[in-house]
Amino acid sequence: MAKSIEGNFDARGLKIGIVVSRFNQFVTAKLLEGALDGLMSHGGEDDNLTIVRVPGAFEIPLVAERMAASGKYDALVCLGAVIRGDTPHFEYVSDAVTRGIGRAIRKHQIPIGFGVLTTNDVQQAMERAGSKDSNKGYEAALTAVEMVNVIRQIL
Ligand code: INI
Repeated sequence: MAKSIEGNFDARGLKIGIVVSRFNQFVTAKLLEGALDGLMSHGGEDDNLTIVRVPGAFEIPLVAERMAASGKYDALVCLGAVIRGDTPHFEYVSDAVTRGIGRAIRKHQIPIGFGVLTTNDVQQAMERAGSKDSNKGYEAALTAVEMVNVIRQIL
């Protein structure tokens, strides 16, 4: 019979690092609330969580790389809000943070939940920073937990 591997959302005992940017804090604070809700409601423990705040989404990858390289975390969760403005700045910041986080995942072979919003306007951002299933921070945190638990079964 085929072997089937599936993760679960059990966060008990997992050491999780959260990197959250301050830019558009009215959104990112909600994403952080969502991430903490997701972790704590699935057995996560306060003492196993580390939250690092950075200025903007552009700064997230460097800190994520450092945290990943430290070997102290089972998984990371990155939270930010990049909202389109009138200039091409949005594209550069979105691209840099997305590629940077992707690179950290592959380089350090660590799950990183991607909770960085890239939206056309504030309303779209707020709609994705609601409660539980409508909060991308919640979703990113549980994705990171699921990935740790999938990978542990593969190795
Ligand atoms: N940073 C964000 O996190 N979101 C944004 O929407 C944003 N915009 O639109 O400018 C943004 N810019 C700042 C950037 O992330 C860096 O902090 C800044 O360029 C300094 O390095």
